[in-house]
Amino acid sequence: MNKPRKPSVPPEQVTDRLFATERRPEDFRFDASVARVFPDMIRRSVPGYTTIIPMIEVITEQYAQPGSHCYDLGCSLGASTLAMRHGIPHRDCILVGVDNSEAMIERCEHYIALDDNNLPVTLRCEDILDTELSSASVTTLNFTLQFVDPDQRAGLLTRIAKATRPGGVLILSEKIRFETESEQAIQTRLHHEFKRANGYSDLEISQKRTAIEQVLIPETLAAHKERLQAAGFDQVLIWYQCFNFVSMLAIKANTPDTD
Ligand code: GEK
Repeated sequence: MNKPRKPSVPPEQVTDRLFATERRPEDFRFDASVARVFPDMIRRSVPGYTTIIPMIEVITEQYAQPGSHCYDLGCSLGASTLAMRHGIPHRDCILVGVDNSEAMIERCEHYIALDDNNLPVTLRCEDILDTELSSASVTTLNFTLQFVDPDQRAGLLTRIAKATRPGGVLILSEKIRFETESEQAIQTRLHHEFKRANGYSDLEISQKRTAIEQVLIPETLAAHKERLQAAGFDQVLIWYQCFNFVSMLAIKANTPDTD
């Protein structure tokens, strides 16, 4: 019989220096080199990330329903998955993490195995556009939708809304863009100052920006809210914002509409 696999290499905090030296411009990918430094990269790059993660636990605790599925779509190394795992108060919930990066899923397994909570977690190395969703109470897209082709976003959100039970929620965190050029410029500058304050050089900031601008497509808050409502969520609220990074809660009403 196969013994359960023990994590042989505990995930360590490795400093992100991926863009520290001059490199040939190419699109950003979630490959093994990114997975290796990811906890450090996301903490130093995304304002509010270290607040959002524990709040995902708090929100999950409020909205997880007995016997439901909870999904973390674009789970990377499982930070949000683990927050959900700790928040779920029902032992009969099924928690599923999905990511299409093999390097991420491989390391995510280690993090899950090291965690002391024993609610089972199913990890799927799949595209979130294809992954099967049903009977959901809490779904998280923590900085993932921004990497999905904009033309595919409405379809995905509609599928999530359809799979969500009455009273269930979607936690959607995104980098956003602003309606006016002036606000866009101010918030972008503040974000870059945040990165500088976290030790990134001007070269790192500009090379990362070039690498990511074709793959991370931010949208306005109005576009997000409108699309979430069109997808089938009844209420959309902002529960967190720091500069150009926002987290929304999209709620499906408890009593389904009868009209
Ligand atoms: C966290 N939620 O730590 N299908 C599956 N996975 C995808 C897809 C897709 N179509 N597109 C992107 N991803 C995490 C952080 S990171 C955010 C999420 C960031 C995956 C991609 O492989 C990566 O692991 C993740 O979405 C985005 O709370 O790096 O800014």
